[in-house]
Amino acid sequence: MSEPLITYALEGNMALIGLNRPDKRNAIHDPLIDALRAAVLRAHDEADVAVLYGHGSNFCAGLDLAEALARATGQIKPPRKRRRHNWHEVFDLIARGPIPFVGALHGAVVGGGLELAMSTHVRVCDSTALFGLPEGQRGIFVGGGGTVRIQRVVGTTVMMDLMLTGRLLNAGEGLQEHVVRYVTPEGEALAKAKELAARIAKNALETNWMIINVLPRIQDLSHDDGLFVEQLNSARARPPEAEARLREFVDGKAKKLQDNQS
Ligand code: 1HE
Repeated sequence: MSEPLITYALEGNMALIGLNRPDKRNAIHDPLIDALRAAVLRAHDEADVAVLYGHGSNFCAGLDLAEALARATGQIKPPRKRRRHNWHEVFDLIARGPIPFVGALHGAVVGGGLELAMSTHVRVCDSTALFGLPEGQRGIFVGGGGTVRIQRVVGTTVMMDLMLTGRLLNAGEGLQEHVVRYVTPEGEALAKAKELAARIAKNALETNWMIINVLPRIQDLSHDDGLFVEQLNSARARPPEAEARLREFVDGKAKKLQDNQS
């Protein structure tokens, strides 16, 4: 039997989802997106947190350019009806679903690979990581939500530079531009991502849901509407565990915040 395009494992309440097309540098074609969708939905059902990583020497080389060429030359027929773009659908399932995702990045994280990485909520890379948007060199444009998601994180200036010049950012530069929040030595990104995911999974599930679903939407709102939506979430929707967790602190039994420093 051939290797699965996506590996899936459940470790306790943590799902581990691996892009597994290393001979093509985990380039994204339709079968890989379908397998990723299935893995993400499974994680939504059975996990409280997930880690997304790549097998082989790279996280992801972006759009499968051979498939793109087949589309451009009509070898793959266009769909008869317009549907939501499958990348938008699956990346939003990750970004705006019920559980947080931690991205563990290494090697090439380019084009659609960067767009996919940016749909995760906390991103870690190792020292081999290179981030870029080489669409300009390929005669195409970003199509996996990058204009929205990447531009909001790194800003227009940085995104334009990446796209127009084809420049690659190394791990340190990625940290500087908020592409990642943590950098590890080579080969240690996955372990660090799992450590962070385990910590995230200790939060109240409801609070995690609010963090990943409310924050990005408020970012799109005006000041006044943002405060209104914040109040709807903070004042009314108390997570079920809130009382117990507040009492834990008041009784002096809560873990020290300083224990979370890393
Ligand atoms: C691929 C792809 C791919 C590798 N589609 N097959 N993405 C890019 O423009 C990046 C294209 N890839 C590369 O620049 C390099 O492959 C890497 C820097 C990622 C890695 O280099 P390297 O030397 O380790 O690998 P390689 O020898 O270039 O490639 C190994 C194999 O993977 C080779 O196939 P083989 O059958 O000849 O062994 C490559 O053809 C294959 N491969 N990357 C298809 N991307 C919806 S909008 C999003 C738009 C984008 O994502 S644009 C960016 C596209």
